[in-house]
Amino acid sequence: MPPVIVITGISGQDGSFLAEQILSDTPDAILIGMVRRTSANLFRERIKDLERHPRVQLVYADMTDATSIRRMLDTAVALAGAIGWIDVYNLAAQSHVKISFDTPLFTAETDAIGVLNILENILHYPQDIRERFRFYQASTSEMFGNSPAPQNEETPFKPRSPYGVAKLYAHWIVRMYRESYGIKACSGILFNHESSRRGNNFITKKVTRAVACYAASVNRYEPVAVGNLDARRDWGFAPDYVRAMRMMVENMSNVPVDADYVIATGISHTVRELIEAAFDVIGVNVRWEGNGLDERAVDAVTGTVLVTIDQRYFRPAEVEHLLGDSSRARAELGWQPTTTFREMITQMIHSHECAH
Ligand code: NDP
Ligand code: GDR
Repeated sequence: MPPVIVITGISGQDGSFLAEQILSDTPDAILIGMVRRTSANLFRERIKDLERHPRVQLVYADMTDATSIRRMLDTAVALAGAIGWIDVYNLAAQSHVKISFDTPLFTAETDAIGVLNILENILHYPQDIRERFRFYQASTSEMFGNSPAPQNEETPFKPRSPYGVAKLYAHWIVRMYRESYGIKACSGILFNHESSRRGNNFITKKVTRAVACYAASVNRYEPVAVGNLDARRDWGFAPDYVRAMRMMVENMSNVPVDADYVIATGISHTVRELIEAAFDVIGVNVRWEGNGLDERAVDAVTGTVLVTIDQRYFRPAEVEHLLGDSSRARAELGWQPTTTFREMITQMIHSHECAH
């Protein structure tokens, strides 16, 4: 039987890459993608090419609605017949750390209890069906909070946001279902990964869009406002990280062990360095002026203000330094990143169409 692959969060950055990778290299795979109803006219732009694909079935469901999850999994079980794998990639989440402070209950219901909804549903299938499920959970470096860098699989978790706390619940409940009930389940502890498909309100997208707009028209440029310049992140390229998710799931069927891995580049940059590197791609040197909320980045040659600081973009609690040590994944899965920070930023800048 062909493998049946369920992707929650298919309309997001990672879900869209995952669907494309699977469709291109697993010719018989059938995909079931969870989507939500929205009132927007322009939506699901990342998967518009997949909507009518003959091997893709989109189903309306929601992480907070256990009955909808049951229906979605029943569809997968029916399609898988009596022998095929049913792989569930749980990528759906309220994934914005700052917004999790504004919507903590929704974040908990989606990112924590939603995962339990899926696991409980899997658990209650008869054993011959349950054994054919392989479950992947999108865990995150945000769970490490301010634990000292570099962080690896042994580093203590100290989350500092409602998002990080909800994801930590999910991480532990996945482990608990694996250890208590033998469910084939793993969690990838992924550090920040970006692409041209990144949501517009993440820092790499804000900065690369600003650079593209400055390159398109210096005269009509509006400075971009950001928050904390000194936080450090380990930024990688999303398709590389999606490849790692798949390696983890394949690895689970070979070795039925604790299969959680850190995925990271092992290089971190401050937000300030991100801004400097991004403007450097278009040949602009950045000079920093002022302090605190009055600090700003200017074009060192023309003096044009490029970046300002706005209190709105600071978080009630910040994670200062995330830097991943992914040696275990590199040794055991053979995973490694293919795209450098500069290559990724350059690609993101070139992908923007700046309408002003
Ligand atoms: P995105 O924010 O781009 O995508 C999130 C997806 O989840 C979207 O498809 C969204 O649907 C869906 N979703 C949100 N809430 C619900 C809900 N209640 N029910 C059903 N679907 C829902 O995230 P990414 O692709 O960047 O990340 C994928 C996963 O990996 C997330 O779980 C994230 O927390 C995690 N992660 C991401 C990292 C990163 O750097 N990108 C690093 C570590 C972990 P809609 O389109 O309708 O909003
Ligand atoms: P993060 O990514 O919180 O690490 O979560 P984000 O790009 O939002 O922030 C990274 C760092 O940049 C600082 N920052 C700003 N962030 C945003 N969004 N907007 C700003 O204007 C701004 N100015 C400074 C932040 O304070 C932070 O330190 C991402 C998400 O994909 C999560 O889902 C995922 O789990 C983690 O990465 C790993």
